[in-house]
Amino acid sequence: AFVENLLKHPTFLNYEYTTSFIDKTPDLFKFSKRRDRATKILTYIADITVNGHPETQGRALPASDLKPPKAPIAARDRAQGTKDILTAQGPKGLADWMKAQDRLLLTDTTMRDGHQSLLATRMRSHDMVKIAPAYAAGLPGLFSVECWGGATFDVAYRFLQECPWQRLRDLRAAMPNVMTQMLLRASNGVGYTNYPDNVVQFFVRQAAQTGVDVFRVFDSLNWVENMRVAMDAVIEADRVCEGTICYTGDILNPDRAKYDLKYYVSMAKELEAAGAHVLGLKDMAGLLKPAAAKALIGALKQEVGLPIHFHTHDTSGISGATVLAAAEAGVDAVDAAMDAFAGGTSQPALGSIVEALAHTERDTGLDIAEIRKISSYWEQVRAQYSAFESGLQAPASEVYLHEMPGGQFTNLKAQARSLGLEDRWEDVAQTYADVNQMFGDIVKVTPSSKVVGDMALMMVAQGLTRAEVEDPALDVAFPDSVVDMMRGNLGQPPGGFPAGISTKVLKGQPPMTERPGKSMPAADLEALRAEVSALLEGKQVDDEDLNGYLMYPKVFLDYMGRHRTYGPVRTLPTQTFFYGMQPGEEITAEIDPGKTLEILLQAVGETNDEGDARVFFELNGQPRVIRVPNRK
Ligand code: BTN
Ligand code: 3PY
Ligand code: ZN
Repeated sequence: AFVENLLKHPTFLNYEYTTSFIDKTPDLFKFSKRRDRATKILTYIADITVNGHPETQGRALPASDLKPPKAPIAARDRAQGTKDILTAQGPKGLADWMKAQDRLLLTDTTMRDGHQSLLATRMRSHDMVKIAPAYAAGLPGLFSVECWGGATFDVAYRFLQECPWQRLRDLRAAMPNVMTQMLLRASNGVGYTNYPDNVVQFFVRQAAQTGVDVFRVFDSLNWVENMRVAMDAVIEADRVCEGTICYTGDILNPDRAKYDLKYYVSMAKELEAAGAHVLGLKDMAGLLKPAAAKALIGALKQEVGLPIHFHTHDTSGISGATVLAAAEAGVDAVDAAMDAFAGGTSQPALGSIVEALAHTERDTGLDIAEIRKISSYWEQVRAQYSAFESGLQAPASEVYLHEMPGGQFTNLKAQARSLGLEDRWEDVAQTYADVNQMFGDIVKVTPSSKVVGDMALMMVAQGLTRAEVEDPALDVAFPDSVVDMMRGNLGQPPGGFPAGISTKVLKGQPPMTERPGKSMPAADLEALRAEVSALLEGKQVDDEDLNGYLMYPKVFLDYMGRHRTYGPVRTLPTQTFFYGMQPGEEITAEIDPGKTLEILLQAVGETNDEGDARVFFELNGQPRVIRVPNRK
């Protein structure tokens, strides 16, 4: 019943929007009955078959003859990989090993940033876990597989009805020789706000234990002070701490002197001093131009002793050139997405980089035939998610104007559409740039990018200019996220926020300029565990679940409520999950290792006077009838 309440929201695929819309959901638990898992899953399939999935309604349909993606059969023996080096030599040894390589090391981002940037983060674990053995067998020479963190944690619970920890556990098990990698927003965890220090520490410990090897830690304002708690926790867990610089502006442009070469070198030194094993260079919007990459990587290689790992986005279409320039300047590792998930707001294409560098000094040594096989699988996977495609058709040099991160670009477009501002996109882009300047030219990456986006949309919707917003005589109702950031709750940008806008937003109240975590009381983890357990009618709450609750209390509880009604729907094929079944169609769902449900949909019956449709199944050969409300 509550799938209605929860999922009826006009979903514009906006993972950057946080919990507020679910707050109207009524008590989830009063609907649930105790039933076996098979019945729960059949109820889900029946409901989606009769009513459709709210998230795919009105969106492009996959081809009607689409077959489930078929993973290549992976060999059983696996060559040693980076995970083996990490286990044997620890994170420092791994870093030394990186520096000793001539080849360019590559991270595959398909399972995290690739789909986060192209499909609004909607890729399901089911489609990831099937291909993981092919990575272990065919691409043991990868530096890492980025498959966790960023927006994926939230979206897994909120939209995909699956447990992110289980995804991590399954991927780890299927790829025992290659390092897994996650994106961690430092004190903002995998959320949009600052968490107490002990929550960040608890989260990192759990992520390391469940299966993360490389933690890319960044702060949305590039404030190293606010990265230490997370970095220390990673170091403590004996995992690879990739202390990360977010790149913005243009080091070659004298008009953007705030973020010049000196700024980045000095931040890199701070991160090195803070104990980073690897230096991350995160170009979240794809702004680093080839010539600038050569200068920046060259300088960083000279000035810091850490191996450098570069991340960019192909929004402008020129990121391949930047990667090659970075490789020439001696970068140690680079991120790329499998071809089928590359380009546009995602990363440059992994296969193309491998080919471009073949028979050069930076030859990656990766097997291009394996890459093609794996990418062909991803192509089939992507076809299932046509409902979540952004429609961005071509490279966009406009990104140098607005500087939106790859994950936000298409999102903000969809938000603009939902606010009726679709034909005002040029204004939104320009206003986003204006807001950035008004805020003092800040780094824009989750969550600071969301603040800039909120402000820009509000200004365009209300027809406000920057001058009007800054005018002390004019009353402006600022979005909550703006007030929060000006208060100092996301920390401090270099040089602080401009006094004028800060005074106006805070109505003269002084901002907090210390690290937010410093004044936040520690969370009482055991009291909270008891609290969640009580909310879940006494269910045992393990550390993974508790971490889910700590990051996203409402989202987690909603997920658990739906889990109770619909069971382990993560085991369904993706087409079934989003579109239900066709009469005569048969699927299988492995709900436990070796315990498989064979599900045949026979027919959808008439809807009775009470508004219920009867759906006829065969479950493992036995007839089953499920009644669901017809809400159409
Ligand atoms: C069932 O399928 O009915 C019982 C399985 C319960 C799985 C829950 S979902 C949240 C939590 N996280 C996990 O990884 N497993 C449990
Ligand atoms: C995230 O924080 O999710 C990002 O991808 C930032 O680039
Ligand atoms: Zn990215």
